[in-house]
Amino acid sequence: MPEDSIEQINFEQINKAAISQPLVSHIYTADPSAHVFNGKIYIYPSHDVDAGIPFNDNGDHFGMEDYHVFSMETIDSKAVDNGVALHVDEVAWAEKQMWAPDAAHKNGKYYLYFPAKRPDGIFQIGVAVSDSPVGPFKSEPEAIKGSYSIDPAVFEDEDGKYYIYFGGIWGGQLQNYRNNKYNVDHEEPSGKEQALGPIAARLTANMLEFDEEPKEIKILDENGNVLLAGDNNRRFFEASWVHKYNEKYYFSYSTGDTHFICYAIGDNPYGPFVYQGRILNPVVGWTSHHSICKVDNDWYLFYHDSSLSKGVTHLRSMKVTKIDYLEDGSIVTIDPYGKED
Ligand code: FUB
Repeated sequence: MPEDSIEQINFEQINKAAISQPLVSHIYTADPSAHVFNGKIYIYPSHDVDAGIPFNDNGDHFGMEDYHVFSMETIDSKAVDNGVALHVDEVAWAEKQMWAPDAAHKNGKYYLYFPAKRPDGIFQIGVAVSDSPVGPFKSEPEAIKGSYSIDPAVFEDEDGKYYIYFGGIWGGQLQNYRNNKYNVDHEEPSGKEQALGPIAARLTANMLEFDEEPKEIKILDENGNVLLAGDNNRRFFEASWVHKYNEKYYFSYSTGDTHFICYAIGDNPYGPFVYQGRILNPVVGWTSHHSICKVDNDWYLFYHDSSLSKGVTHLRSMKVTKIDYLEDGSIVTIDPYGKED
């Protein structure tokens, strides 16, 4: 549910009907990227705070400064806060806005990927390294060369290769790039123009750099045409995530201003991905951002909403719910407030 309908929301009723409750309530957490590393669940969310900046379409009110990592023994157990894992003051190249992160594990090392704004107001993506999944993480001195925009998500394929996906329009600045080059005059395409796609690149063996020129990923409709910019209910906005199910690659993402989490399926990590449908209907709050993680034999959607803060867009809480797949590999759409009394 977008912010403009907040006044009509009865939060007591909505929280009762919610299919899940916040995983933690002592701090606000959003954009949860969940992984199972060595048999344990780890969640890498944004840490929402009230920076006192009014709401605008540029997302300036998301003034986050640090990351906490959460761990869970099982999907039903308490999410444990492992404290500050990385603070913006420890990142030489970054000034502010520590937005949605993700993490990866390789050869006993853990890598935290995160977007932040440089002092000139441009988003880039950084990486920080730790020997522990919960940090503390030590940031590389520079942002990843050639990185831009927001919302990194790292996918480890079964052949041991790692891919990073990123990008987000509006406050995420993706509209200012074409072919990986920034130009302040580039605008978001509109109407019947092709929508901008997310960006992907394979990571180097040491996990610290892009191993190739980042490529734009195509999301196609049922006729094989790239989704159009005016197709706000389906086009990519932000919050990339990739998981593999039954040998197929599932690319999921947020549609931003229409508040859906949707998915598209492809045959390899670069797509193209063919649009399939919605995973999650709108939540309370403007943003919707998720991850999909297999725990034991079940698949879970980690997501957030603003129900705990009674609709404050930038004060969100991470939640989790089970995903159901049908025989044909499609995902059953989840209504976040669909619980019957
Ligand atoms: O948390 C800040 C931004 O809001 C994220 O980077 C977006 O995906 C949206 O959730």
